[in-house]
Amino acid sequence: MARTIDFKLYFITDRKQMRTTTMEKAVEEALAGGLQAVQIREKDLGTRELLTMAHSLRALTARFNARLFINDRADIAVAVDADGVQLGHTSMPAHAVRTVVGEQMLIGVSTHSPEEVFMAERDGADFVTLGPIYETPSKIKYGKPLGVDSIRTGKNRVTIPVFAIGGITPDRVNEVMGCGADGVAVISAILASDDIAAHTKEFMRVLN
Ligand code: 3NM
Repeated sequence: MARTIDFKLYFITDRKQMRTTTMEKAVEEALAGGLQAVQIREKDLGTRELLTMAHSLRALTARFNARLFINDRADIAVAVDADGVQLGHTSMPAHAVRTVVGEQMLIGVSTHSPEEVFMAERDGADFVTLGPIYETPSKIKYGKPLGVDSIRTGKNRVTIPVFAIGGITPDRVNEVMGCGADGVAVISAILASDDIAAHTKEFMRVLN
């Protein structure tokens, strides 16, 4: 059975940038705007709080027939029947996570160079994020921007989908998709906006 990537907009949570009272509210607004996939990425949240958030976002995403991913924590992903996990450079490698999550679950890997895109596919990733493509508000954390040409270089070496990440706004979607990106991963342009549903709709419009 094939594991397919059926989304182009991949929204990532970050409680620190949230302007709504709860993450559930922010995600519900984005889903109402047409969002297809959410990644819970709350690295400072304790296991029980994370599990609680994962349960409620699982119920919400299921209601909208959207995908749910959990950053790093394969155990939480299995516990809430998420659609996948997103792995970083301190996570277990993809081939090891596969033995934990089984054959159905999607494995995304966060990469920071075309070479890492290649290695992620070889290790069993179903898709990658590649970034930061542009400068991000938290640029120190993610390193120097790679620029859009890195998308073409990365795509040339793999067959799995590549999602551009880092500083992505609706205005930049055409440029990254023109370089071969299969979709975009976004935090602030959705989460920190004054109208989450409207900004999500705008992303969906330019992506389709
Ligand atoms: N990962 P925004 S950049 C979570 O390069 C994350 O791997 C990145 O936030 C990477 O959409 C990034 O607000 C932040 O720029 C993305």
